[in-house]
Amino acid sequence: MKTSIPLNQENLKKLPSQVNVPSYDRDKVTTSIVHIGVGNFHRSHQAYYTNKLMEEYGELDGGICGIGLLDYDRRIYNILKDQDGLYTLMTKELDGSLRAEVIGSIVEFIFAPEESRAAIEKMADPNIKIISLTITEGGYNLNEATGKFDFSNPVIVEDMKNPMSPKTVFGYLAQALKLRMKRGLKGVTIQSCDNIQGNGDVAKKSLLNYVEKAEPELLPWIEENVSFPNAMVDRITPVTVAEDIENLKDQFNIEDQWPVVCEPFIQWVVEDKFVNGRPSWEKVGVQYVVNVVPYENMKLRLLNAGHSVLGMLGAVHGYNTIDEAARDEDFKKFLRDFMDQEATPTLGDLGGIDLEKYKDSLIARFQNVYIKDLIARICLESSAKIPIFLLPTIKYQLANNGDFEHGAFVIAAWCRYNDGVDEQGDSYQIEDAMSNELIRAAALSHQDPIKFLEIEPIFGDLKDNKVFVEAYLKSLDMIRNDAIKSCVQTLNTQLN
Ligand code: CS2
Repeated sequence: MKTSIPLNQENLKKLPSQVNVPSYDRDKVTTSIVHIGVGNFHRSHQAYYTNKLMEEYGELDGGICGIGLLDYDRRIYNILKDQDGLYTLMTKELDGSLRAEVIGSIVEFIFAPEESRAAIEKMADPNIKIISLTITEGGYNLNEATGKFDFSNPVIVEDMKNPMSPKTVFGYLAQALKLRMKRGLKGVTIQSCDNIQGNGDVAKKSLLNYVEKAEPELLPWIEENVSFPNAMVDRITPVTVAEDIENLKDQFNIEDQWPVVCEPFIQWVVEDKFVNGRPSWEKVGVQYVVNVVPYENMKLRLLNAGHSVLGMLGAVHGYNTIDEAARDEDFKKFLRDFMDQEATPTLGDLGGIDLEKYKDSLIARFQNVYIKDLIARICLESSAKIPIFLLPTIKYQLANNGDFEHGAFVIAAWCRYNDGVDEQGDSYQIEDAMSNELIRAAALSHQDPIKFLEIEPIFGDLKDNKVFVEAYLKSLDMIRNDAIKSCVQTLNTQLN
C-alpha cells in the first residue's frame, strides 16, 4: 500500500509531477496583505490569484498574513501551521477530471483570540498595504431592514467597553488604524470580498459607524487615508468533505488536512481604488473597472439569488446538492423564469455583457455534478443572504409593477424550510444567526401564515404590501398542502 505524503514545504519536491506546486522561493515572499477570515472562499479566490501572480510573474511582495478572529478559526490556524501555510486547491472540471494545485501565497497566520496584540500590530505594520475581508454577509453587523449598524450586538458592546482586547473586526480595525495614524504611517486599503452589493461602501459605512462612537478622533484620518473599493467576487467553493480528502490521497498521493474544492470558473471585478498600492492582479485575470455596481448586481441577483432559489426549493423537496436541484427540469424552468422575468429587468445597462449567455453559463455551473455543492451550505445564514440576494429584486418589481411571483414563492418556501424537515421526512438543522426567530415564526405561521413576513429585521414593511402578501400567502398555502415539486409545476404553467 502506498503511503501518502503529508503536505508541507519540505515535502513539496516529493509530490507527483502532475501536481502544480509553488516553484518560487517562498522565503523571499514579503507580506503586504492581511486577510481576515481565511475560509474556503478566500483560499479558492484571492489567495489563488495571488499565488498565480507569484508563480507566473515572480511578483513576491503580495504575501498574505491570515488572521482568524473567531474561535472557529483555530482549526484552520493549526492546520496551516502544520502545513507551512500550504494547502491544495482541487478544481473539479466540467468533464469530471480533477486538478490539484498547491497554493503558497499564505505565508503567515495569527490566531487573534490568543494573540490580539500581535494581530493589531500586524495590521498596523508599515508593510501592510491591504486589509482584505471575507467576514460573511452578516459580518458587517447591519440591520437588514433599516440598514443601521447594530450597536446592541453584545460583542460590539464588549468591544466598545474593552477597546484594547477587541473581538470584532471593527474593534480590531479601529485599534490598528489608530496606531497607523499615531505613528504617521501611510493609509491602507480595506478590501471587502463578501457577496454584498457595494461591499466596499458597506465596509466603510460599518467601520465609520463604529469608529464614530468608539474612537471619534480617528474619523477624519480614515476619511483621508483609507480606501474601500467595491468588488464583485465569484467562484463556487463548496464545503470540503471527507471524500475530497480521500480522493486527494488516492489520486495525487497528498495528505492535506483541509484542501479546498472549487469549480473552474473564477472572476474578480474590482474598482481600482487602492490608496497604498496593490499587487498587479490584472496580469492574472482580475478586471479593474470604474463602476462595479452593475457587475455586482448581476452576480448577486442571478447567481447568488439563483442559488437561494434552488437551495430553498431543493431543501424542502429533499435534494442534498445544488446540481440535483438544477438538473430537475421543473426547478430548472422555475429558476430560469425567475431570472428572465424577475431578476433581469432590475439590472439596467450591463455594457457589453451578454446576459443570455451569462444565465446559460450559470445553469451549467449549477449543474456541475462533480462539485457536489451542498444545499445545506446555500441555505445556511439565509437571514443575511436573502435580504441581499433576493429582496432587492422583489422590491424593485413591486415598485415598478413588475413580476414578483417567483420571488414570493421562494420566500414562502423559506418559511416552509424553517419547519426543519423535508418532504421525505428527513430533518435538518437551521444554521442561522437568527434561527430562533426563524423557527418560531415558521411554527406560528401554521396558524397565522403572515407571521413569517412579520420578522421585521429581515422584511421591514413588506408585510404591509397587499399585492405581495397575497402572492406570498397563496404560495405558502400551496406549499403546505402539496408537494413543492407539483406547486412548481403548477406555477411553471400558470406564470407563462
Ligand atoms: C452562495 C455563494 O453562499 C451562497 O449562498 O451563493 O457562496 C456562491 O457560491 C459564491 O458567491 C460564488 O461566487
